[in-house]
Amino acid sequence: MSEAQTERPPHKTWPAVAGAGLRVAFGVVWAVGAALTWSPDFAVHYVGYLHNAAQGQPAWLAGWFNMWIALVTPHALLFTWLTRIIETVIALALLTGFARKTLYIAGGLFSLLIWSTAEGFGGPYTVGATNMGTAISYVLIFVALIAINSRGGRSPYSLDYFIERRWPRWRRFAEWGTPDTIAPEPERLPWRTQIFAMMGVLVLVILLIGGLHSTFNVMSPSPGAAAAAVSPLSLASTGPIAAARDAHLPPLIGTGPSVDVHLVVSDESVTIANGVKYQAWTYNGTVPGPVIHVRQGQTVNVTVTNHGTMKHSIDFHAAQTQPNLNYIDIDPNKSLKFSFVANVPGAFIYHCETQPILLHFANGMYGVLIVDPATPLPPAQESYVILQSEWYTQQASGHLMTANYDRMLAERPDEVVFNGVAFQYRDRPLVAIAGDRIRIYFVDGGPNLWTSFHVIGSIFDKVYPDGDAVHALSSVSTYTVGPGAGAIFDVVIPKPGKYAFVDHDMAHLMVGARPRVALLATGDELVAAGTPPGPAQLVDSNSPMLA
Ligand SMILES: [Cu+2]
Repeated sequence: MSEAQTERPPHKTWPAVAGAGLRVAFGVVWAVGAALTWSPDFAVHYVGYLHNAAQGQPAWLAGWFNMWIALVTPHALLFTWLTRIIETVIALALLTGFARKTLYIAGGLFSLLIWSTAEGFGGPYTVGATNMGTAISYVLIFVALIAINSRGGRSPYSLDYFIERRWPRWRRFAEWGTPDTIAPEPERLPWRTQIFAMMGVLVLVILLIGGLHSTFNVMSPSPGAAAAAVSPLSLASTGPIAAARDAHLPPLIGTGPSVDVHLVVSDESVTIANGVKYQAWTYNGTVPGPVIHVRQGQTVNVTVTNHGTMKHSIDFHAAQTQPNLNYIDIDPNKSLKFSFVANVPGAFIYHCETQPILLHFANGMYGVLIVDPATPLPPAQESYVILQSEWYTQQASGHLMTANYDRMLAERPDEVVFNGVAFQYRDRPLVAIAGDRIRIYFVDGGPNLWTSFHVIGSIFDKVYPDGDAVHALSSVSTYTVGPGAGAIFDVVIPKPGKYAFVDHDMAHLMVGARPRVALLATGDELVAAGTPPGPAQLVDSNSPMLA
């Protein structure tokens, strides 16, 4: 290259070509993203994306996400269509070079908004983040286009160029600077060079699509993409779990006419399988929340303190109370107090009531409240509390899982568990003495699946569908408990051995839509070990049934 050539203003040709190449390549990426927004799945899961993005964010951002969730949730369809239209318009404008100045500014701002909402400020400090977030790279590309366009001036490779020739005022939407400062029409490159440039654009498109493919996971909730992800059971250690949650019925929390219950909501990583954790929302730090044990007629004074990052609430199935007053959302760092009288005996669930309830539920916000009848049930030598529930997951990072709203909506759990952790009572059985009466306070936390409770090799002596001795059923082999319901089971096992307790729903085993999850996770056993009256054990293992 000669001296004269290097001194020539560079905007004459290459900035226009480079700008057009980057713009068209970027336009292809946007077109793919825009096309995915037109799938029905995108509309179905639109609100879910927002909630998913809100998870794992720092507390000081709770207000920002809550504002968008409150704004979008009642108008999900409107926002879905706005997103589709805006993304499609941006894609077409990028591909054709239409109103570039306006486009680059608006596109950059729109990407900034997407980054801070739908992607949840994806960044190195976000739990589970492995990149800086797709939309923020879009912002940078728009900035690069602005830099190139403002120096390069009019581009013969754009629709703007032809519009401006017929309507010069169009430059206000397309060019930077005044008519005097806008660079003159650049020289066109020879055709041979243009062909090379087009090949360069093609390579750029491939690189962008390859490098930014994660954007398509964000914008298209293709269930296949999520389903192919790692499952918590595939990550779990196959060895025995170190400790299981104590399933013994805890004592009454008080014997007077009234008792105080304080639940504190917090975000915690809880174990859901041996060596696998989940970013849960909890009551008192565990999933399920604490077992609350009261007696019929006691007044329960409830305090719920929200130390989470978003609104939460509580709903006690044991209570008869005004939901509009007491089951209301509690802002972060605020408390709610109310009282109810435990008039009805039984095994009840309590759970979060904040929208979307499915997400709050499935993230771990549930527990058991037991109301002893005023006239006690026949005495039992061992009393256990078992809550069955489901986990719907995707990998956040390593052995840490996070919520999968698609799977929640599809009722496709990765695990169905007793007391929160897969296989824990297979490894650490519940023990009882052969011949003793074993009472199981059973609650189906769901959030979605029904359970058909059965102890293999035995028959329930009594089933108390509502905890009232008057309503007892006798000699029942298998009994159904729906999501949110509870029942009390008495079983007497005369001979020592291994007695698996299972959810007897074979469809969970056999139907591909709900894969082996239920089998793997729900098979626990009641084991009566030793010679009578030796200890009996309840173990976790439905594998023989499933095999
Ligand atoms: Cu909640």
